[in-house]
Amino acid sequence: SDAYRAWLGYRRIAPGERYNQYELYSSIVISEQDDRIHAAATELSRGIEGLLGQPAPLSDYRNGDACIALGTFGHSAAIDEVFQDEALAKIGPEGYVIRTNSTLRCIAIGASSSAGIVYGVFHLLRLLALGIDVEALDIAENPVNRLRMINQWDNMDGSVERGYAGRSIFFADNRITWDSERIRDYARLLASSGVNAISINNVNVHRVESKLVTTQFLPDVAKLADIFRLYGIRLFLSVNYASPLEVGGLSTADPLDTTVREWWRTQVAEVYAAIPDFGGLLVKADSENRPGPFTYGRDHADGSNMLAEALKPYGGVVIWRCFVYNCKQDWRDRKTDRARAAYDHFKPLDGKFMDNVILQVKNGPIDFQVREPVSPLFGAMEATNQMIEFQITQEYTGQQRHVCYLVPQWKEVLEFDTLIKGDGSSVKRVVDGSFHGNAHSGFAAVSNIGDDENWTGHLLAQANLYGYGRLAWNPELSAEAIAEEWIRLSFGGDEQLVHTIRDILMSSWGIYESYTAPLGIGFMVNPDHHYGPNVDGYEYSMWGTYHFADCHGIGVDRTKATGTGYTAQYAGANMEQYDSPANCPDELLLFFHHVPYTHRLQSGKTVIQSIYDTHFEGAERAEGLKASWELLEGKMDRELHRQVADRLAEQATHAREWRDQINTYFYRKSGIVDQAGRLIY
Ligand code: BDP
Repeated sequence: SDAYRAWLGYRRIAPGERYNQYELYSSIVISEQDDRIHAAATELSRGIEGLLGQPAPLSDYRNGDACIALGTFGHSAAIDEVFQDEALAKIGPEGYVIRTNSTLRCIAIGASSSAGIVYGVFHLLRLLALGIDVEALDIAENPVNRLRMINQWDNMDGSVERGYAGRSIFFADNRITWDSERIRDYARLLASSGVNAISINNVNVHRVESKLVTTQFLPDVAKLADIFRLYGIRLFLSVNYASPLEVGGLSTADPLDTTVREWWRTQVAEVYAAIPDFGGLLVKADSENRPGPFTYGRDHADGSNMLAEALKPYGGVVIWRCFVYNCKQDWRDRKTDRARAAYDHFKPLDGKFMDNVILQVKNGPIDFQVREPVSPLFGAMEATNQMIEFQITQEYTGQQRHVCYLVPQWKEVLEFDTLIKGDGSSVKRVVDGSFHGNAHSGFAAVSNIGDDENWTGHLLAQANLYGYGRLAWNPELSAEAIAEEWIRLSFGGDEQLVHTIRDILMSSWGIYESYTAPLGIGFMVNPDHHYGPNVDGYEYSMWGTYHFADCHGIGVDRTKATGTGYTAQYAGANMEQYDSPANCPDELLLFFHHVPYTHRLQSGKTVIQSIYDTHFEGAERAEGLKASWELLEGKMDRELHRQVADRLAEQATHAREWRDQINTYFYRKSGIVDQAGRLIY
């Protein structure tokens, strides 16, 4: 179906000028015996067949015959004829050049590796699908980020932690599943957006998944790696820190114990025997009841270095998550601040990590809320590799029942200037490795797919998966441009359709924010499943996510003078701005300050009136999304249109529920009426 093919639908283009132009280049030339280049050629042929209605055959290179030639430099006559200049020097390991040579009547895609050919082919297909003139192409591209990774949170029983789109496509019944076509199609979707790495199992690793690194499962894991390898994607596994105990039969997992180190070395050797290009291990340790080095009085440098040492001989990396905090804290202890935890744990360890350890830091200091400040850990560790972790799956942003296009949020995070070395210290430069000159760095994100026919539950949530990959490849792309590209590739080029869906996507994050938790406070959700409003759901629990609302005011005092001191983790003017209630940006005010309901925001409104206003407006705008979508009836597959319409209807209803619970709660707490008289108590 269209939904399954997602942005790789390659829909037929109408007869006319472009059709004729594209038809010229209807044969494909390759001269290397390479599985990946073959996969790329197959993709190209399939794409052209979709676009033009006839396949593009593979043929030999004959000077003068119009063709599309693919090849790595120095291994293909056609490629070497087109690219003879210093353009080649600009192309890195995954980059590519695409050039139309009118004398040779050839579109050539050249790269220094077969992975570059894959990306180049997907780029060309994108141009063709968008109807772009290919007469004079001259494109050179390199990915900005080295690691562009997807984290699956799939469990081997087939469930997906925080998954909102069905069951796992990788596992069922505690085994690896063999819907290899579906897995291959996933690999195609990922590679086409620019992703080059995937960890296939949940960061919460149970006993059965601990065995993925053993000979019991490695032959099957290797088959998955084969599929992903075809598309330039390296496979990683999440491991349980206590595996030596759980599956190794040892009596300790102490990172400084020689038998423990030996056990990991043996396991890693087995992994590489099965998968020579294995990427490495992803670890969640000492977090939310997961085991870790703290049990043995060791720190996270000890823990990660132990694994790094085992991986080093093979070129593998350890990706170590910084999501470490006390999830059993006493809510009455106002000085214990979960937001501080990552920085407090990791900053003092700067310089102690091996060079094949990468710290994976969530974009914000708490947990993927609709609005959080940027984690102050970015850039704060000069001698340590870091990568950023986003959450594509919409755990706290509507669970793929509400539309929430997250690329604008990610852009804001990436553009944020940490000011760590003065102006120009943006997060995007930290995570692309250029800021501190790191050997390893990049993006990771929690996937939003499952075995639903349309992959993501909400069709419009496909834009987040696509957008993530595009942004990881090039963080300079705008959220709007990415949205538009996704729409045109997925639904075609009807201008009204493109503008309508683009406007829905671009407004969606703001709409979701406005009817949920206000002013950066976060977490007013039902415990456990995290869907729907519950203002005090977590207020008296141990998880460390509080709003401190009482009859006088609301918010968390994280200032230096009277609060938790979290603001001191920021540099220079950022610290000063966040520390001051007068200067703190409105959208983050309650994250940083406890204020009376009558406190005036920079917008001029009081906090309480702003809560009422945003919630009324948000619910109204959610209602408006339904009306916009109605305009598209008849402009796309009827069933798809209906599916989205159903979700938008649910969203509008649910937005009213949010509005009413939040507004009534704060009216009762504050006793202050809505100036516009809209409240029904
Ligand atoms: C939280 C999720 C939880 C994850 C955790 C994590 O609620 O399911 O295990 O993050 O990132 O957002 O480890």
